[in-house]
Amino acid sequence: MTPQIDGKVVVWADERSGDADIYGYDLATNREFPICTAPGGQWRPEISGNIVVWDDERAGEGNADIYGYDLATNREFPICTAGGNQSTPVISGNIVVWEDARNGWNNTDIRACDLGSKRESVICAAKGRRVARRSLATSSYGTTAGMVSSTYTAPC
Ligand SMILES: [Ca+2]
Repeated sequence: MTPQIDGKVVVWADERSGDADIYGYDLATNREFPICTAPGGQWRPEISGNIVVWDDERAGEGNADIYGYDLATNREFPICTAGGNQSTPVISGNIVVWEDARNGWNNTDIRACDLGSKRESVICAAKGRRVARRSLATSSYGTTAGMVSSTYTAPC
C-alpha cells in the first residue's frame, strides 16, 4: 500500500504478517528488505534520500507516532511521540512534516521536525482541522489550507 520512491529505493506499507509493516525495495540491487516490523500498524511511509518516515501505532491505535529509519546506518529513531495521533508524514531532506492531533482530531495541526537540529516546529495550529495530502484524498470532511509561519519551536 501507498508506495513511495526516491532515487532507487521504493517503500510501502505491507500487511503480509497481519498488521502493517514498512518494507523497501532497492532497484539497484533488486533486493527487498524490511524497514520496520514492530508490533502494531506501521503506515504511510515516505522517503527522502536515506531517510524513511512513517506513522506508527506500536503505542496503540489513537496514539500513532512518527518514526524514522536511516538506510545508511540501519538505525530506527522516533521523530514525534506526543499524545494523540501524529500521522501522514512527508519528508524533504532533513525536514519532516506531519498532521498532528495532540489537540484533538477536529483541531489538527501541521507540525515539523528538523532532523538535523532535532527541533520541532508548529507550522500551523489555527482552530479547525488541517488535513495532510493523503488523508485529504479519502477525507469526507472539509479542509482548511494550512501553511504559514512557524509560531514557536520546542524539542522534538
Ligand atoms: Ca502519538
